[in-house]
Amino acid sequence: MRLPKDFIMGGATAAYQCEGESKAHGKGRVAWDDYLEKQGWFSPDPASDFYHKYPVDLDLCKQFGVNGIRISIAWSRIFPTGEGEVNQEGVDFYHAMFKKCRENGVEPFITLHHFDTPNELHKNGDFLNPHTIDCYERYAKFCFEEFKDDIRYWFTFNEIWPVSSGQYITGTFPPGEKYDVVKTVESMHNMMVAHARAVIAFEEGGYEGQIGIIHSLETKYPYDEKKPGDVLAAEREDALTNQFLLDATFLGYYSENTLKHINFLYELENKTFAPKEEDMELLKKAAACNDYLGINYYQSHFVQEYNGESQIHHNGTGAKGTSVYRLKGISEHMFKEGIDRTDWDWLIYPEGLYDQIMRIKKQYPNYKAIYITENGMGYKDDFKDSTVDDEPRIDYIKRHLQWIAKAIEGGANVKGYFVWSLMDMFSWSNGYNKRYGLFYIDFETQERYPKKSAYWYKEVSETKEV
Ligand code: BGP
Repeated sequence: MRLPKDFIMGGATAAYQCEGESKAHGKGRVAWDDYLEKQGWFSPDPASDFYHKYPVDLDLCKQFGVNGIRISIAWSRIFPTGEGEVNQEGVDFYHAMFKKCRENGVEPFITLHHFDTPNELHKNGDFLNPHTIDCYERYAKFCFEEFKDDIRYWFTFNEIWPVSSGQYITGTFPPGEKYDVVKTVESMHNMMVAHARAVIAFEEGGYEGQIGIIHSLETKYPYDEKKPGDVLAAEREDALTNQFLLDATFLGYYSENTLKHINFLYELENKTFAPKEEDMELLKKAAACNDYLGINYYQSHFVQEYNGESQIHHNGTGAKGTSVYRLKGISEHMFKEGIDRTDWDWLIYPEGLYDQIMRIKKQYPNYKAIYITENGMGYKDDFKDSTVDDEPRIDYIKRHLQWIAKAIEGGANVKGYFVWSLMDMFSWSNGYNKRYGLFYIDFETQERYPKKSAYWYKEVSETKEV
């Protein structure tokens, strides 16, 4: 199968996962700093030392046909407490790095928020507190103006469902709370309001370039299609995790079907979902301002009805078969015969990406364009003879690219793909043994080594043949 000639073959990164220097050069603390220290987990320093090594990484991009890079700006490098005084050293760092991108012919795609709200705002409720929305809008406006000559492609947020549910349902993200669906929905709604205010500001600022948002869209299927309970569970989980955000993004209101499920979940807690009218006006106005959608896709879920008490075990070590996901009134995630999964129990199901793209095309025909902003395989790389033979990763990426090509053939406007990740880096709740990169990093020496997948990716980038 063939991808379009001008298809971007990119690599994805995120500031906190690769930069290192997380408490230096005037950078303010983020909630993750305390959280990781308290848990005695992993250190985000030096991670992949991108702060110093970006010239090397961008040179590798050039050599290996990677012509786009997703980079996030660390909010607390620019505004150490989330608001107030600007840290000029942070601003200078990003100018220099963006310049290097251009010199290497690598188009930078910038994410403004990738899980790293400054601590001062996070400890006061993060996006549950409307003050964070005000600060986020100011930060976004500052970046649009400051980097207007460097950047053409912007994303307001990375993955609103995973960050909100990580904070309040699975407890794997700070503040580490569990099973609170209502807080999760409130946080998602407020983040969508922040997104709306940013895209409206971008449009009103008359900036050149384009803007959109990245959603993690995991496709939900009933475990047993013949069981109405499973069918309902899949529909409800989709409404909560996908459709809620897609409605907010592209319709500018929550559809009746979405509200039916959200209201059901609120009623379980004797609460009412009542977004403010002014919020809804902003969403409505912003729905016309999205130039594209970023889709992060790693896996789909096969779900069955579940009404017992919630129970989640996060497999963060790669002990295959240990993950448990049961959410009261929503669903239980099942393994399915014939569908392989990674050591971290992520189901490998490339058709799910195709189904999701075609769903956007059909359900939200005003989407304009799609970038696949993350996709890739966490793998326990075996580093031998200065490389890694990561055939399973190649197979994973290839199959997903084939389904993307098929979606394009079917009329979907997909313009690029960013493999997660460009190089190995820190994984939020899995540390350093879950590697994703095209380039292996020896975290002791910070040397980079192309894996077999890097050579394969280069060939695809040159031929567009998958
Ligand atoms: C996405 C995040 C990334 C990255 C990736 C892999 O949800 O946007 O930041 O971490 O998932 O996830 P993990 O590192 O948990 O395997």
